[in-house]
Amino acid sequence: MPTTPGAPGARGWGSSRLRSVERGRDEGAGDRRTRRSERKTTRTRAQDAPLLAAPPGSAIGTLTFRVNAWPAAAGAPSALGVRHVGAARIAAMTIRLSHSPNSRSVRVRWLLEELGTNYELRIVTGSDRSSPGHRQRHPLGRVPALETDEGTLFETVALCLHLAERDPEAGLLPVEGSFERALVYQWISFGLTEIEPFIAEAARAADSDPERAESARARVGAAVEVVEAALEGREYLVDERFSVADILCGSALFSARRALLTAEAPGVDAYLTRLEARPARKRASETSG
Ligand SMILES: N[C@@H](CCC(=O)N[C@@H](CS)C(=O)NCC(=O)O)C(=O)O
Repeated sequence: MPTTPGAPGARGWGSSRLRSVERGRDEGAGDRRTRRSERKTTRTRAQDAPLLAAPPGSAIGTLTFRVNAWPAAAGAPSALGVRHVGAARIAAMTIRLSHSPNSRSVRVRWLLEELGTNYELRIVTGSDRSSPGHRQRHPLGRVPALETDEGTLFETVALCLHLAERDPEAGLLPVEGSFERALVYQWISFGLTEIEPFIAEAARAADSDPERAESARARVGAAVEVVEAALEGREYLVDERFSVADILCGSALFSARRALLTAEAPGVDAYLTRLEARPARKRASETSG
């Protein structure tokens, strides 16, 4: 049977998981899927990097794949022989963020600040939203939108994931296909589907439908409790490292706190205070820029 001889604590930052597949022995569906996804990873990144002839750690009769949870150090090929796109490429890009203070675009700006990327801000005010120029950047006239050398993108989550993925050395996103990457997706999705919409619903229904508002507040409260439990004994949502999950789920939690819906969650409150103390977050929140 295939084994996973990961060392104790092997899921930590910069650590790795080891997966062995014995040749000729029965292979589970999970391993076949894993091997397919490893092949896929190398194929999709093939244009960026030469592939290693053999995975490191190979032994007679046993192929051992080392899957790093978090990106390799600057310039180094990953265990799969994938050379990352890297900071040089992202630094060479022109990046312009359509931004309004106190809006979702702060999240993208926060990420850009964490990455240390050069970027320009295009401040979008009320009347700019409906201009044909801005509609070309965002078809609904909203923010954020991101202009890059390759084209224009909209949707906050897409922008954040793309930027973090383009700069793996910054370490804000675990490697593609890792369990830790899935946890990042989980917390982003949780923040944006289980927390944020119900804060808005509670506010909308506050006067017109108090029962509905109360039920929405209860949903936020239950979701905040989940984060409270997940943060017990840890600083950040995934693997004790700050990641894109903290920017996006954290931002939903900031909204919950502003709506006074985190009072029962001291761990979440302390977590938000930690996030607020980050210099990149402070810079991103400057209303002047
Ligand atoms: N799903 C979009 C939502 C974008 C959005 O609603 N942006 C708001 C600011 S937070 C906006 O531009 N509102 C102005 C408007 O709707 O005219 C995303 O996540 O990027």
